[in-house]
Amino acid sequence: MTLRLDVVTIFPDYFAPLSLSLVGKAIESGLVELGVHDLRQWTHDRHRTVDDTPYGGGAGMVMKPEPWGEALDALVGPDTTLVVPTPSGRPFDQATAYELADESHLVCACGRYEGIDARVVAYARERMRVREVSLGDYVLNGGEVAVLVMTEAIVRLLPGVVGNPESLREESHAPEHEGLLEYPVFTKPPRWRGLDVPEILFSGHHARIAQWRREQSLELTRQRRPDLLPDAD
Ligand code: 6GU
Repeated sequence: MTLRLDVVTIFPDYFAPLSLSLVGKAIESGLVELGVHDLRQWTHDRHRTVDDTPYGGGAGMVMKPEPWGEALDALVGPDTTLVVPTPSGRPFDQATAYELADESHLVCACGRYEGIDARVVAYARERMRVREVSLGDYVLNGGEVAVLVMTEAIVRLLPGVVGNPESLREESHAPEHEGLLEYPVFTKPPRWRGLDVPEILFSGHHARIAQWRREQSLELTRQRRPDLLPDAD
């Protein structure tokens, strides 16, 4: 099963890096079909205008609804989920990535951060699944970088994209890991600049190594992300 991904943006060049690395290979091998579309192709005036001043006043510009309406008319199919990156969206997390990796067609609408006229999402919600998502509590200038981030998070979960599926199971936020942060990892040499690899990792005792790693994960999570731990009464 392939994932079709259409991105609508006024900055198509942002998406050049998707031809690199693991996502690039997924596209080459046909596991992902990527279309990057310039929103301005759906304008009809000489200046290819995509924004205008906000009703009610205030700073900045708002993206006009008409080009977005035509873009969605052109790209949306019977099984489309519209993904709208916005700092006011629901948090995008690993569970969201798994859910979106299960879809067959994603259309990503990159707005500038003052946003797209709210009627575009209201109209879309009546006709398709819509996910307004945020990467975190900070503001980006537009949705483009957010779509790069989400694309990488989603595409690596598609069957056949990551060479060894075990590496998906062991990483931070993996469901099998109870959503804990990943334990520290080490490789050769055993001593480097006076720092030793923890002795337990040479023991060959798999159960004890697993227990040590779980303790490390728990401690790291307690220090850095206590919000991820189940509430202790
Ligand atoms: Cl998804 N979009 C924008 N424009 N800013 C953000 C964001 C998304 N997530 C955090 N900040």
